[in-house]
Amino acid sequence: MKATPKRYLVTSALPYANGPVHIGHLAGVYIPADIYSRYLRLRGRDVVFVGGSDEHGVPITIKARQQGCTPQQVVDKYHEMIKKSFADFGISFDIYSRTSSEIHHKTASDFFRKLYDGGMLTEKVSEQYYDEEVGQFLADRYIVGTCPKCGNEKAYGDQCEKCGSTLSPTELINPHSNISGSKLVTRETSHWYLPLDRYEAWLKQWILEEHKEWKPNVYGQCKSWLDGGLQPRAVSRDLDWGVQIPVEGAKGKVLYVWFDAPIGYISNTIELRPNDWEKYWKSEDSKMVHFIGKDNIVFHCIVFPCMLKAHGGFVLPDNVPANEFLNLENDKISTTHSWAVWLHEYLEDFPGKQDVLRYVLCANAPETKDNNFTWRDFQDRNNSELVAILGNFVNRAMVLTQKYFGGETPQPGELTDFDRDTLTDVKEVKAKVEDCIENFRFREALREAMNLARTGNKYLAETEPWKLIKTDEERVKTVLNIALQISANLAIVMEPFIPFTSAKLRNILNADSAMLTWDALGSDALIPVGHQLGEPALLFDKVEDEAISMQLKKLEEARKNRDALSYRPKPQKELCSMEDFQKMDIRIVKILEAEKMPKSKNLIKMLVDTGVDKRTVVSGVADHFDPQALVGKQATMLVNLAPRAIMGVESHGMILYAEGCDGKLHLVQPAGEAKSGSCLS
Ligand code: B3M
Ligand code: ZN
Repeated sequence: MKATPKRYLVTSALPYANGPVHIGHLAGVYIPADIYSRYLRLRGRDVVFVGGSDEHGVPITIKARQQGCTPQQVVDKYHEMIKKSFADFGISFDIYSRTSSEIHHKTASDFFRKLYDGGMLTEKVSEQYYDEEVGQFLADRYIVGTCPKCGNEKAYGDQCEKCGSTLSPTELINPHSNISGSKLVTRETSHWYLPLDRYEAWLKQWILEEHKEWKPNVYGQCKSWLDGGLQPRAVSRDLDWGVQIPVEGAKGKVLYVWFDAPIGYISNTIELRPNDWEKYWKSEDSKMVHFIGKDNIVFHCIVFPCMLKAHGGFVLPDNVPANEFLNLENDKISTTHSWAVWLHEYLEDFPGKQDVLRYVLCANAPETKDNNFTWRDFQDRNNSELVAILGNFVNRAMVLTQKYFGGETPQPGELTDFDRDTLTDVKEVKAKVEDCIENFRFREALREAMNLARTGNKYLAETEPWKLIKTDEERVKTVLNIALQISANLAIVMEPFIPFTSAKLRNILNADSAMLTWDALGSDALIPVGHQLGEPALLFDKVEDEAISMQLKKLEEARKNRDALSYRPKPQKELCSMEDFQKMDIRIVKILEAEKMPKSKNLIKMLVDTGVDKRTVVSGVADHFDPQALVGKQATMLVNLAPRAIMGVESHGMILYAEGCDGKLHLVQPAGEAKSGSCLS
């Protein structure tokens, strides 16, 4: 058993300040980090919870180019926005700062200098792509060309988004600049490298032997990196946005963003505690925990620890409880495709319901595998868990005490076996929740906490004080006393997960945090006899179907836009002559009857009025239309197509369709009512 650490340093990944934050960020990183930090504080531990925006790197410069503004303007805008969202959701950072701060530039620059002076970095000249028109070396993301694997002509220098392959710029066929469009030349440039290979043996010992307790997804990723062998990694870039390299002759070079960003954890601690930050970072009895998403594992488990080791004097992470990804309605969350639920938009649509989202995202967190957020699940968990279990229980205890005893906590009498069993369950919650949180099993921790509300609900359902009051008021006093003690326990145990509700509950109970300490969790005497309760108020209310439909509609819009954006029209066909075209008799017709052809999979038989006659046509579109919906509609038809027999029915022509943004076929119709039989000209 390890000794209890003297203090904790909890870090959460620094989000790029190039866009607002969404539910994926919250579920993967910030909610678990916040639960952990709140819990530690409740236990009276010394903890610093560090966050901040990552304001350097290509993601920022790309956004600036897209929006036609400076990188500084981009980060100023999004830093404020992100910071506000986190504050709104009660993410209890001790500091939320930014890597464009002066203190960060100095800290990161000094860190590099120390490694440089200590001979911990190697320098190497290599050939890299240069855009002569813009006059700069290009980051991988700025280079586009044809993917050698799938032929996509718009693959990036680091990745092909079509087939998902990881690429390097030199693998691209016909690479050119995504900024100027010009062909690229190669030029020599020199960079500094962190020789990760030198740390391989040490890392193997430290992670694979000494940290077998890390989550399997984290340990597994580290193992496969280490098994694959480590290469030196460049820590500088030719870029004009970032922390300048503090070395003579390094003009136009900045620290690679993944070198400076994790140092942000240090800078932000210095900013928060200028006088004693070192005790968090430099003493062995500190425990550092990094909360991140799975795409950041290698940087936090391998690269940053090597940097800290090379520098010397710093603690290493004790654990890195990385989460997997959260999907949204079965699709990958994507900022570029607006497939996300943005935190600021959520609060506009569900004001005051921060805790509902916190609850749902924790209950459904992608702790061991990718998970899915759906609006239906959101509604279910709100209505049948928060409202029906937690809210309902507390409300019954409050309202009945108000009604029978004027809101004064009644004196309990002798306990029955059932009372005692219930109180035993209450007592056991503390150890269970603690064990889960200490071991980063937040979903299970929340389930245990919620079980306390279930226990309470069951207790009231079985004792039925509303019936008992007619015959045995003394017994009702005992029952409601116990129900109030459970409510008070809920106020304590729910605080790390749903802090707004916990505060509301304390308010309803008229009990302050001094009365409801974590240490007292499990007690059957949190609320003294005679204590005057506050006013009953509902903790949660129902989420109605309309609210959910509205969210689904919003997503449907996003999906349409995305499909429209990613749609690639077919290339133009071979040229045809005017005579070819004039041979075709294309007219507006009216569909008179339509029915699905029996036994066929997707054929619809129609009777149409062509203006010159009424005739039968068959279309293979039953997957796209309900036959009844076609009746009475105008359509466009090639009427002189030679008749063909389709499953025994003769079809005299061909109705024309086009693919819609919803992926379904649509009739091609005139914009206004046209005469049946009018020819296209
Ligand atoms: N900004 C990547 C990300 O947002 C990066 C994390 C930095 S943590 C030091 O996923
Ligand atoms: Zn490809």
